[in-house]
Amino acid sequence: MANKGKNNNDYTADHIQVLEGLEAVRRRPSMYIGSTSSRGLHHLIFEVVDNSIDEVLAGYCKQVKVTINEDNSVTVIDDGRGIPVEDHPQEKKPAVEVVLTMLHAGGKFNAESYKVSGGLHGVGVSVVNALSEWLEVEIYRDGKIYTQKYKRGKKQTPIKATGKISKTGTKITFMPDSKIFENTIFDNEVVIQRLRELAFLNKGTKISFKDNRSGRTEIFKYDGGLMQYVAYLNQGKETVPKKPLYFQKAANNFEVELALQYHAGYAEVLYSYANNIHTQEGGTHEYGFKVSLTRLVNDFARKLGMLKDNQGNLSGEDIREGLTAVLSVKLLDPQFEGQTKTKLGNSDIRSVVDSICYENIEAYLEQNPAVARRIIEKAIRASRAREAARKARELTRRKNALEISSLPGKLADCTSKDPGESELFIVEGDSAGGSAKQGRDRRFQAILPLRGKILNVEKARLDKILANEEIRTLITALGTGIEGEFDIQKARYQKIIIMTDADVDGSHIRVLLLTFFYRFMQELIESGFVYIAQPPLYKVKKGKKEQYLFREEELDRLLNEWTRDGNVGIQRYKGLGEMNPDQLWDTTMNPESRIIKRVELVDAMQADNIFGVLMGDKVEPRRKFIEDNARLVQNLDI
Ligand code: 0RA
Repeated sequence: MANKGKNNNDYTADHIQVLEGLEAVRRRPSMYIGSTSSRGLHHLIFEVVDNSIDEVLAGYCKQVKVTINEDNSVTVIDDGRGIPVEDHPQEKKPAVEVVLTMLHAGGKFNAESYKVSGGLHGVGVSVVNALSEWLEVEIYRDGKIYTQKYKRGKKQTPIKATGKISKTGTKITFMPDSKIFENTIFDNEVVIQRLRELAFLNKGTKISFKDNRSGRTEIFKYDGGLMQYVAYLNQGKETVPKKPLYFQKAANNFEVELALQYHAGYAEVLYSYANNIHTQEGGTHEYGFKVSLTRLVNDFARKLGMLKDNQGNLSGEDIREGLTAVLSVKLLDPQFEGQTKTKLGNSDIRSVVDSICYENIEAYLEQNPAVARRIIEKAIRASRAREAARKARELTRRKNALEISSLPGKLADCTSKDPGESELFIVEGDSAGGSAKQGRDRRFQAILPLRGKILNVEKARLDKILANEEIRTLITALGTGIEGEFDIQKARYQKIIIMTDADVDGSHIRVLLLTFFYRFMQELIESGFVYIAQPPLYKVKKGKKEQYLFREEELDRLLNEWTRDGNVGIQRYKGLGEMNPDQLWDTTMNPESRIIKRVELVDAMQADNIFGVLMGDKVEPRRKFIEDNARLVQNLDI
């Protein structure tokens, strides 16, 4: 930390503390760099680089070069001001020696730049010096080159001018001490990752990397800063908007930079930083952003009439579904808290981030109303899905509470308790249900008639489906529970046969059931437990000869054959209810003679999609879908 508040009176005390300082670092390195494992080792590089980045933040540095040398030592060069070599006014020795030998004296000698305090960052280059077998510093300043050498934190040579040069900057080379670190070999992936991140966070800064062991080089320079960071995170994805929303604002002692963009998926990616430190645990700045985005999107949704007065607010989670955002703040005296010291604690920045984000995102959405609409639509969809999932869980929980709860009264169960041989027929309508009950083999066939409101699914959403009495009955009958609490082992039947009429209502029910299974009991489908019954379309009769037909084409063929012989009676089955129990058994239920079609996951997926498109609010996708899938839709009879 910058040693503000230090004055001459402190000199002696500080000096003594300092003399012991680097020894303390060598005795207990983990206290300063977290660990002596690979993480701590790489921290050495990042500590030096952070010092160069401080020069960037102070506005004096444009380039940082990191090289892993063949001997596994590391060189960091920057084109900043160069560490001062003149005597430090209080310490009465070259400032560079203070920087390299005094604990916590690492930074600038005033608090004007955005320095880091707390955590493992900003412990200072003196810690790197202490934990290096050797360290060499080269300073370009005042037209001269100055050099100095250290061993395990101890000065070997005085700082001296060794040549002339016109540029300014600092070059530090260090060899990690094998007496300290379990392993002193650097992993270039780890280094590259952090350098790329720093380049995104400090736009326009050229950060280059060279690994002289392998020859690998990388150059990072992003003039678009976080905008390019978000584009990088979302690469290859379908996005809204096409180019990330971006702004950077400075307000009294704070700097706020934000980029965000939605993608077609569901994951929320929110990276936040304070003074270039990844605040993994979030904190006040992140909170300010989240709160403002939630408020803003809700305000907009109401303004645009997409949320009605009688509807509740969209939640932050729903609004952030599919969001990729990076927030970076710079502030003077950051306080890091939390388990890993990666949670920003400064309370004053919360409202600053909140208002800056609100204003800037609002301005953007006002200029891009189409983007606003799409974001709101996405949040509304997320909200519905979340609500559906919540209801689903609640439902199973309630069901579990009743546990041994009696099976639904409408279920005509089979006598067998062996799921392997048990079949459940889900039958549309009470009359067909009646025939099925009478016609079945009650030893292994159970019948569950569905009826009533389930037909009225035109606008039904999953939450409504789950609120539906019939569906609840079904869940109880199946015995598995749903969604998170689903357990295939508890399935009471290993054949679940959907038996519906070959008409509009029948296909509605089929689509609905498949959607339901797909979303909440996918394993049931994957296990091959779900089937669709194939009732006949016709009964053709001539004299004593009788035949059931299951496909339209068969009728033509048969009629051609039979009409030559005289009178033919054709009965078209419109619904299952038209068949008497024996007919239903013969044609549709008898395992010896019936045809049942096993539902594949793709069928269910298709149903789910059809459901979403056909029952959804949007007209355009519905029209397009019907056009594209004319045949499928026809078959499904929706
Ligand atoms: C102390 C004071 C100043 C700069 C630095 C340290 C400094 C440290 C490092 C470490 C790596 N590169 C660095 N560059 C600069 C301020 C210098 C001034 O006021 O002129």
